[in-house]
Amino acid sequence: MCTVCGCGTAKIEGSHKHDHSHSHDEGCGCSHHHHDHSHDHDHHHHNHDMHFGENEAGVSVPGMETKRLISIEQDILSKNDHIAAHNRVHFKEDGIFVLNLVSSPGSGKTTLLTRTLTDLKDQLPIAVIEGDQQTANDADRIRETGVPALQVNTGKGCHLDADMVAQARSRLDMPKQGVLFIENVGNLVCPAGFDLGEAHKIAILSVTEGEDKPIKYPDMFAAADIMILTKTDLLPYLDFDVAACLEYARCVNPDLKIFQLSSKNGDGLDQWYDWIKAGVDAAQS
Ligand SMILES: Nc1nc2c(ncn2[C@@H]2O[C@H](COP(=O)(O)OP(=O)(O)OP(=O)(O)O)[C@@H](O)[C@H]2O)c(=O)[nH]1
Ligand SMILES: [Mg+2]
Repeated sequence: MCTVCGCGTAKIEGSHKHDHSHSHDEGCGCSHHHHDHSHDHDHHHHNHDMHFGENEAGVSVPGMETKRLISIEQDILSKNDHIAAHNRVHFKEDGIFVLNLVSSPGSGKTTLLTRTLTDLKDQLPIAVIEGDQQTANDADRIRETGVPALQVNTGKGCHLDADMVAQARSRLDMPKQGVLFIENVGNLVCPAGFDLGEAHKIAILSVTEGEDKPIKYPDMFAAADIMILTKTDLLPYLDFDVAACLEYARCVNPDLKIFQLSSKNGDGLDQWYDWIKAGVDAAQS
């Protein structure tokens, strides 16, 4: 469960890929590995550091037993997974390729979407579900491209859940034989745990955020199977180390497929578009 919002995010079964073959000796800084003794030594020097969420529930709530927390969490997640599976069946029936875009606020989800929609809307049926806590700003930006969009405001909620998407399905014309983009609430933690019925979770990371984000927020990069490193047009002005970033990302998730692109100058967009079109084709079988 998320220690900030209590949304039931952390410790999702299977969301951590501990079983990869990355050598422990490489010492990439990823907490999924046991490090050598120099790291342990380091650790002693930082013995004021505090680590929460390492019990079975992944969190502690004052006055609540770990066992009770785990049972609440499992209940929320199993209900969500059930509805997500239902969404997935409908998407499959209609041949819709569904992509769930997750990232911290401002990494460039909506900008990438508006560019993508402008370039692909004449080739594919497309629709967008926009998740935000407040405002219809992003849905308005999407509709300006001529593509249908539905805004889902989550209020205090920090992520979309499968039921919100189930409701959105009946309000928005579904893009049969096409692609449905879901822009999740800007939050690099909570959306990781919630399956919406998508084909892929896509973690978007912009070069202004720092190359260490995959190891600082590992759940998101473990839950996603695609990562987009965006705003690459800004690299000349930053110290961002692309190679280190990709290594951190693959340390958390060795199977991650990575795109590097700029929504501003268009670099790398062709590969992204080809991948989307191939996904739509595959969704028809
Ligand atoms: N230089 C540059 N700026 C970008 C790029 N993509 C997005 N931006 C800028 O980044 C800012 C945030 O972009 P948004 O697309 O609104 O980000 P978002 O992830 O949708 O934000 P939230 O919905 O609030 O989480 C805007 O000022 C964009 O113009 C890019 O590829 N290069
Ligand atoms: Mg946005």
